[in-house]
Amino acid sequence: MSTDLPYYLDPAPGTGAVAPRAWYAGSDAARLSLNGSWRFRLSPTATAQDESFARPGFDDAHWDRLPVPAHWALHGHGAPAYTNHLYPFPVEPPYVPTENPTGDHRVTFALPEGWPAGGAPDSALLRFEGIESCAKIWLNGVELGVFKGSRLPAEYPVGALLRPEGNVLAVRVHQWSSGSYLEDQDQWWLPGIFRDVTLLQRPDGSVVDHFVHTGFDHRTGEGTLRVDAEPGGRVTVPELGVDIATGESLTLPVEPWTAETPRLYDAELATEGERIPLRIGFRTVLVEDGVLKVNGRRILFRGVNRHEFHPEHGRTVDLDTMRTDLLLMKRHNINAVRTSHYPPHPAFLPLCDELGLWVIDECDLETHGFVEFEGWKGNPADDDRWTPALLDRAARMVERDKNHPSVVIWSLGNECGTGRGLSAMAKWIRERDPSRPIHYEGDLSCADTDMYSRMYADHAEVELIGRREELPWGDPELDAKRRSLPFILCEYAHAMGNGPGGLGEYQRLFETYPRLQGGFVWEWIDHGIARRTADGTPYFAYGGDFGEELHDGNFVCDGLVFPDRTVSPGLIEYKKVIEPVRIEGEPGSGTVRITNIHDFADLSHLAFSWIYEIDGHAVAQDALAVPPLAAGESAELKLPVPEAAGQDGEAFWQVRAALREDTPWAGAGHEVAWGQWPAATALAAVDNPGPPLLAPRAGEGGVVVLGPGTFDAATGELKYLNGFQVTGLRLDVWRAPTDNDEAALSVPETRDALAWRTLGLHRMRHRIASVALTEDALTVTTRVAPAASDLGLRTVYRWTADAADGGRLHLAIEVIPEGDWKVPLPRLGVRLGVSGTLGDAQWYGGGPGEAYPDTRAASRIGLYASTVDALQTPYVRPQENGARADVRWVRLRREDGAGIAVRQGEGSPAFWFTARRWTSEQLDAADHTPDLAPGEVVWVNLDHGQHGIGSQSCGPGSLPQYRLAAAEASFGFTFSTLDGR
Ligand code: IPT
Repeated sequence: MSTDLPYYLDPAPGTGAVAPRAWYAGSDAARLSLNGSWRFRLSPTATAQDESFARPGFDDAHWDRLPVPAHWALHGHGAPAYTNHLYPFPVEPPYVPTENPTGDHRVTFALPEGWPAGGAPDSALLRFEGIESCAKIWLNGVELGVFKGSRLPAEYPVGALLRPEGNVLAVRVHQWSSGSYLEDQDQWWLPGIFRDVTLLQRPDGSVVDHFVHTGFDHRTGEGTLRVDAEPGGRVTVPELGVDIATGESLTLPVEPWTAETPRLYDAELATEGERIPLRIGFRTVLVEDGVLKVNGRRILFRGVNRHEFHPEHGRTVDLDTMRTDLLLMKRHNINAVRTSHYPPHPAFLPLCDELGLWVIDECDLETHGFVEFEGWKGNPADDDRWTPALLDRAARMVERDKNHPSVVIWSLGNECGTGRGLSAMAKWIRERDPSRPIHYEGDLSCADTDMYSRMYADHAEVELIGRREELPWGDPELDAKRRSLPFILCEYAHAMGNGPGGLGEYQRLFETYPRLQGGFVWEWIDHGIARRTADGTPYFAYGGDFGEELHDGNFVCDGLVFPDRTVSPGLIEYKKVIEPVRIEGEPGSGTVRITNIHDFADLSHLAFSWIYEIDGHAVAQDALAVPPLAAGESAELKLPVPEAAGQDGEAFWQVRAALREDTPWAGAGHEVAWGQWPAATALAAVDNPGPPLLAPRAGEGGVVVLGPGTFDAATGELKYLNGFQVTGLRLDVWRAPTDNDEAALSVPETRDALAWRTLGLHRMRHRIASVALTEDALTVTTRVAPAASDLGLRTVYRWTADAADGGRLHLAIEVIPEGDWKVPLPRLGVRLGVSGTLGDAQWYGGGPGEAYPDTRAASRIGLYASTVDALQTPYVRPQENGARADVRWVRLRREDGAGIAVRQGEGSPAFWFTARRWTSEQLDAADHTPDLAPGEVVWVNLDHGQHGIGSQSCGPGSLPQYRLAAAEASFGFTFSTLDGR
C-alpha cells in the first residue's frame, strides 16, 4: 500500500525479520532469556514521544518497571477492554484512532560468559514470540524492524550489534495498528509484549530450518521418516537404530502416534553447528471416503476451543498453566483442542505431542467486525492490499508449528467471511504442507477446505448433515464437493454460565454418523479478570467493569472452567458425555454391556470394578474382569449376584473403569468412565388405603397444629416444624435466569428469560382462596399469578400427618394452570426458608454436583454431604445454580446435628433440591459474586420440575423434551425433624 502511511497503519506485514522457521524447545546453541523486569513508559498516542528513547544513552531511570512478558493494561497502565466482534474503534481500515496507547519498553542486558560479541548479523537472532499489536524494535540504537501479527513469532538478526554488556533493547508497542483489523477475536483487547523475548545464538552451520516429515501405514505397520534441514546434517533415532542423512527417506516398523497413544521417539538432528533434540511421532492424516482418518481410522474429536487466558496475566500464560490446562483436559476425556483463534504459545504444542491431543492449529486472523456491514464490505480478507499480511501470518504459523505430530489440521482463522486472501492462504499452506487438511468455518462453499465445519448448528441440522442430506447449497459442483466432506462442529455447546445443555444428544449423533467427527465446545475458560472490591473481596470482572464505552458484558465468560481453572459443572458433564468407554445396564439387570469407543486404544489400560449399592451404601464390590476389547468392540458381562442383593432398600449397580497404571496425565485409579443403573425394576405401586391420619386441631394464638407442623390458622401457612421456624413456604416458579435463559444474542421471540419477565414470573402473587380444616387434613387453596395477566396456577396444598407416626408431616400439592400458557416455567416446586443455622446438607440422590434436566449425565445416585455454602456454583455472573437431581431425601442440620428432613412424598417422584443463603430474586439482581450477601435464612427449593438449560447464549435452546411446560402436576414431600446429638 501507499508508503506514506506510518508503519503501524500500513497493512503490509512487519519488516526486518528473518524467514519464519520451525520452533524448538532448545538445542546446544546458547540462548538468553530477556524476560524480566523492564523499564516502561505509556503514552496516549503513537507519536506523543519521539524515538530518542531507543538510543542507548537515554536515561530511563524515572520510568516505571514492567514485567516482560506482560500486558501493561493488567499492571496499572490503562485498562483492559472487552468486545466480542465489534471493533472498539471506528472502522476505516487501515486507520486507527489517534488515541493509541503506546508503550515504550527498555531493557539493558549483558551477554553471558562465552557468548561472542559482534559477528555476522545472522550469528544471533532476537526472537519475540508475541507482541500485541505492533512494535518497532531497536537494539543499541539500531532499528531492527517492525513487528506485526500479534500471536506469531518474529526473529531479527542482531549478531553484528551485540556487545559484551550494556546492550539496550528498546521496543515501542502500539495497542492499535492495521493488524488490529485482523485480530478481532472475541476476547479482551490487551496490548503488550505478552510472550517471551529470547536472544538465540546461531553458530556457523546451525540449523536455519527443519521439517520433520513422517507417515504411518496402518496396513504394514511401518512408518516413514524424512527430515529436511537447511543446512543438511544427520538424523539419529537411537531407539530405532536410525542414523540417516537429512533429506533421506526411510521406512521401518514403528509404533504410531495418536492422541490416545502418543508414542514419541526421541531423536536428534545434528548439523555442523547445532544439535537439536527432536520428538518424532509417526502418523498419517487424510480425508478418505468422506471421512477424516488418522492412520487409517476415523477419529472423533471430543474437543474444546482454547483461548490463552490467565485471570491475572491475561494472554501471558506460563508453562505450568499450559500444562494445567492439558492435564485438566485429559482428565476430563477431552482429546482435541482448537487453538481459537490464533496459534498458542509455542511451548503448548510439545505438551500436546507428549500428552496426546489432536490439535487444530488456527491462524491469528479474525475480521469479524465487518459482519456489521452489508456483504462484509471492506473486509481485509477479501482485499488484495491485505493479502501479503494474511500470507505472512499463514507462513509464520505453518513454519513455526510444522513439526508437531499433535497438529493434524491447519485452520485459516475464524470469522473472516470469505475472500481472496483466505484462498491465497489455503493455496500456500497446501503447497507447503500437503500432509495436513485445511479447516475454515467461514466459507460455506468449502472451496478452500478439506472439511465442512460449522458453529452452533442445532441437533436436527447436524443429524441431516450426518446423513449427508443437508439442504443443497450454492453451485451444484461445490455442493457435491461439500457433501462428500467430513463434518465437524468447530464450535458448539456454548459454555456460558450454567450449562451447556444438550451435550449428550450431540454425542449420540457423532457416534451414529461416521461423517460427524465430533466437535469443540465453546470454550475452555471464562476470561474473568481477577479483581477485589474495596473491602478486599475477590471476584472476577468482565466486559464493562473497566468503563469501556462499548462492550459485551459477561459474554467473555463462557468456559468449562472458571477463570481460576476451577472445574465447572459443565466440564464434569462433558467428561461423562464423551467417555471413551460406554458402560450400560438395563434396569433390573445384572448384565453390563461395555463398549470401547476409543478410536485406537484397546481396554487393557483400564481396570474395571463393580459396586452393588443399597440406599447409597456400597454393600459389595469387586474387580470386574473385562477382556481387552479392541477399539469399536463391545461385550456383555454377567455381574456376580452379591449376598446383599436380598436386603431392603433401593439397589443400584455401578461399574467403573479406571486407569490401571499411572499415566503422564493422571495416576492409577483415575476414573475414566462409569455406568449406574437400578439393580431392581421399580415395584409397582400398591394401592393401599394408607394409615389413618391425624386430625388437625386449632391451637392457642390463631394456629393450627398438625403432627409436627404449626400453621397460621388464617393463612394456612406453615410456621414451625416442631421447634424449627419455617418461612414463606409456597409454590415457586422463578429462577434467576441463566445466561442461556437470557439468550441475549437471539431474537426476542425465543428468549425464555424475556418471556418470563414480560409475563411477570419473577413477581408472582399468591391469593389465598380458602383455608379448610377437615377431619384429616389442612387444605389451602390458592391462585398464583402475575399482575396484569389472566394466566394463573391454581395451587392446592394438602397437609396431613399419620396417626401412627405423628412425627411426620405430608404435603401434597396439586397445580392446575389456568389460561393459555404459551411460556414454559423456569421451575415448579415449593420454596421455604429455614434458619441459617441449618448450614449442613446431606442427601440421598443425584450428586455430587449440580444438575438440570439436560445437564444431568454426570449426576450419580449416592449419599452426599455438603455445606449449604459449598452447594453453590459461583458462576462469574450470578445466576440459577446448584440444583441436585433425583433427590429422595435431604437433611439440613445445625452444628449440633438437629435439623429438618424432607423426603419425596409417598408415590411422588424424586425431586430437585437447591439451598442457598439468598433468594432467587437476590441471585437475579446480582451482577458479580460479591453482590450476594448471605442472609439469616437458608432458602430451600424443592422442585418437581426444572426447565432445561440448553445453549442459547449462543446456539440452540433446550430440546423440546427438556422444556418445562405449564401443565397439571401433583407432587409431594414429607417433612420431619431431627434430634441433635
Ligand atoms: C463465535 C466465535 O467464533 C467465537 O470466537 C465466540 O465469539 C463465540 O461465537 C461466542 O462466544 S461466532 C458467532 C457468530 C457464533
